[in-house]
Amino acid sequence: MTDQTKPFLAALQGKTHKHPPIWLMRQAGRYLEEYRAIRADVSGFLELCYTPELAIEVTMQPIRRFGFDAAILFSDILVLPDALGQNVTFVQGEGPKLEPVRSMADIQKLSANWIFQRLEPVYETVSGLSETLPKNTALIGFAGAPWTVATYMVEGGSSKDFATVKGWAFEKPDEFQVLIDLIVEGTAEYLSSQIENGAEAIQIFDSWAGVLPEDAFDRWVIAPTKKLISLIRAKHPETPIIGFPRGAGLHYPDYVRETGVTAVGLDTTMPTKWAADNLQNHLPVQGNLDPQVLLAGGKTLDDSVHRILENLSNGPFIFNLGHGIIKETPVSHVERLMDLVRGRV
Ligand code: 1CP
Repeated sequence: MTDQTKPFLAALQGKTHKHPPIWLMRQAGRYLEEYRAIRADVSGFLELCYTPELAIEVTMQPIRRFGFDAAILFSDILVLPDALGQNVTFVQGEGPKLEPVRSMADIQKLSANWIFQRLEPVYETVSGLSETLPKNTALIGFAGAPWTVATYMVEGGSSKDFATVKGWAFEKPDEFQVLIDLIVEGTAEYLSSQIENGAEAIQIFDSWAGVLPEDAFDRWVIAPTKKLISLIRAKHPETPIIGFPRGAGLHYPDYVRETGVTAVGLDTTMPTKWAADNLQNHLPVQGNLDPQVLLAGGKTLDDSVHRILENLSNGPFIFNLGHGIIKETPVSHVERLMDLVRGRV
């Protein structure tokens, strides 16, 4: 059961607030000195994700500091490939490195059967958090969308042009489908377990939804997300699901209609007036302050926040960034943002 007294969950149920609830993508992380202190003491980033006591602590840090309306589980979208049996490491300053999956033989080495065992510490983090959070703060679970997770699995890390993964998807779609199906199956299990352990809403991050032409967007973004959502809803019909198809542009309305998400995250480039008229008239929206504007601060920040609030506060709305917070962001700018959104200045 959702708890109407939590503003974040009320917005997901369609409530309009005078001052919208707020949380920020990547709100736990390196822009906070208390995060850096904990990070310095662990051998690797995955160790942090798999140590419930530490993951709970870093999830709580931004809640204590800023009083956001929602906490997001501290983990990463790449724990999924790790749990499927792919070798995943995070090299400081260089981002994630994965042993690439590029053939049927590589796919066959992976298995969704390992999900539960490997991700058990993450479920422990979720249940610990649901006992620790202040009573008006909601708990968000998350995973990467199948397409975005596949880009990292196939490219072996971050990519600029997505040449290898697109090449596979375009040249041998039936093979690539096997990989996508495996990710869908594993992610459905992963997200259902997060819900069973106390996650009150789910966000699906499709960070690289915006790099595909239209046929491929339908097949590799919309179809697997729709399937994933139907698998989760079969077990947990009440849990709200936020989709974040970053860069999807004019595909946004199709994405919303076809996948059946409860709410949609707007990326930085989405015009808010257009979003009010074409998306928010159907479902709650979340977004979309440019993280670079938050970093800049000053009048640019004030003006951008006012414009977003003016355009999106007449319907169900959750204030957020249009992508993750940048690690150089001064804490004082986040405090200013909170004052603006809460109507204190
Ligand atoms: O050493 C460190 O501190 C590593 C930095 C870091 C952090 C803090 C990484 C590595 N992941 C995370 C946590 C994280 N990642 C969270 C939970 C914390 C929170 O939001 O407060 C979440 C929701 C994510 C999601 C995530 N990871 C996404 C989707 C959102 C997005 O930013 O587009 C993606 C694409 C990743 C992959 C990833 N993990 C880490 C890095 C540096 C990257 C991005 C690499 C790239 O740009 O391609």
